[in-house]
Amino acid sequence: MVRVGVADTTFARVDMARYAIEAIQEIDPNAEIVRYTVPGIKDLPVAALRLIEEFGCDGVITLGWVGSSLTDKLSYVVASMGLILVQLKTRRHVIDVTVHEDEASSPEELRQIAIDRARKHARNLMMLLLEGPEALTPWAGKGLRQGRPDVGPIE
Ligand code: RDL
Ligand code: RDL
Ligand code: RDL
Repeated sequence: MVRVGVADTTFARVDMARYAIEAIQEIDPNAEIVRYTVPGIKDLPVAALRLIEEFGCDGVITLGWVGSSLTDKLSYVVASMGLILVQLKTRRHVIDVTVHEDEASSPEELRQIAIDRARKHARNLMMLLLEGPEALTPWAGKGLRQGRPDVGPIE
């Protein structure tokens, strides 16, 4: 049985974990889910590390939200590097779902980006966990995007 960590923040303005969990359960109704909520993105790396090392998760999806100021963007760079270090230390996937507040002009569009990105990356994580390194190979080079429609390949 696969155990999936779902780490999210109180900073985010959309409950992305809800959509990620829905997508995980659509793929594997028996998946065990461990949720861990922290204040903000810089707290996600330790949550991901604990989900893997202490709570026995096979992989983690993190759901972060980045404000529009330079300070926020710098916070994201360090948080993202932290998540990468967790992956390298644990040899487990930590799929980093991030929505940037300045990606869209309206709150409704941001919400749609957040939901789509959370769902699609939850599926990506499940494929990697259930089927391994070649799970996504059929879509290699296909211009897939999360949060917006796919852009497709350049022929
Ligand atoms: O450890 C407590 C906080 O430092 C931590 O939660 C930070 O991630 C909070 N935070 C910032 O300090 C910031 O400048 C966040 C952002 N920007 C941000 O854009 N998104 C966050 N947290 O989730
Ligand atoms: O872990 C899930 C994603 O965070 C990860 O796959 C990222 O590499 C996806 N990604 C971005 O989030 C982004 O802002 C990519 C790009 N830009 C990019 O330019 N090229 C990518 N991925 O391959
Ligand atoms: O060109 C428009 C977008 O593709 C570009 O802005 C991407 O960087 C958007 N994006 C993020 O900002 C991000 O944090 C994406 C991801 N994560 C992601 O995981 N997958 C994407 N885009 O397709």
